[in-house]
Amino acid sequence: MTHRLAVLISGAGTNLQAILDHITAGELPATVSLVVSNRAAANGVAVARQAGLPVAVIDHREYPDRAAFDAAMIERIDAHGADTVALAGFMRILSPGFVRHYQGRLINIHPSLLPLYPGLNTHARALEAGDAEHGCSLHFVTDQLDGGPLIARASVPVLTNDSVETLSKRVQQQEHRLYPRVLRWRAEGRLQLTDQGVELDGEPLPATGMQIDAPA
Ligand code: NHR
Ligand code: GAR
Repeated sequence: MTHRLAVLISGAGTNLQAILDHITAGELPATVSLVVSNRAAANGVAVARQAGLPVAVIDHREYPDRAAFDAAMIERIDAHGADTVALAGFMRILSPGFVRHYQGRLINIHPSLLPLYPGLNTHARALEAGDAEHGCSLHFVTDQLDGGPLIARASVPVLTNDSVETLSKRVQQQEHRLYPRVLRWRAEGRLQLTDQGVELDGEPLPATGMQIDAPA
């Protein structure tokens, strides 16, 4: 009766790897029931296969529209069972039907301190703005792109000579701590989305979610 995770990816799969490492280390009481990738060539597919996990490659280009692509994903995900569906670098905007189907079970990690910089190219936008801080956020997914209720955030400093590459690497180190921690809350039955908002251990979280920064 362990918590079943479906992980949706499009790219490198470093967050997937971090999730698997925490499961192996006994720090995340969950099992990955299925990895879904919309890109066959994504490195995350190799990560999943290496770990011996079931993988579904579902190429969005083979479907007439978003709703048909999303329906194909729902069919595969539900065939394997999912208590939580975790977007981990998944790059396709999800239709209202998909969001409704997994309402309260669907979580995304986004590479900015939301509500700052929803959408794409977040690191470049934080650098361009001259921000002193940047980071990542976990939120329940709604139809409002990157606008769903916040669960947790972690911040990092922006350094003087940062490039997109150096800054994104620093942010990703935090992603790899933050995602397994939040999934652990889910697996332990401690984290819910209610009509009142996000609750951890039955208590409402602040609108900015839990602040979880790197140990000094
Ligand atoms: N779907 C819904 N309904 N709501 C959210 O909050 C979602 C979502 C799907 C993905 C992740 C998000 C991110 O963290 C996410 C959040 C893709 C795009 C995008 O513009 C934007 C945000 C996110 C993911 N995708 C283009 C599209 O047309 C394609 C871009 C590409 O393929 O490279 O879907 O950043
Ligand atoms: C992560 O930094 C994640 O926050 C970001 O993509 C990267 C995926 O890395 N997500 C998005 O930009 C979603 N649009 P990974 O594949 O190595 O986990």
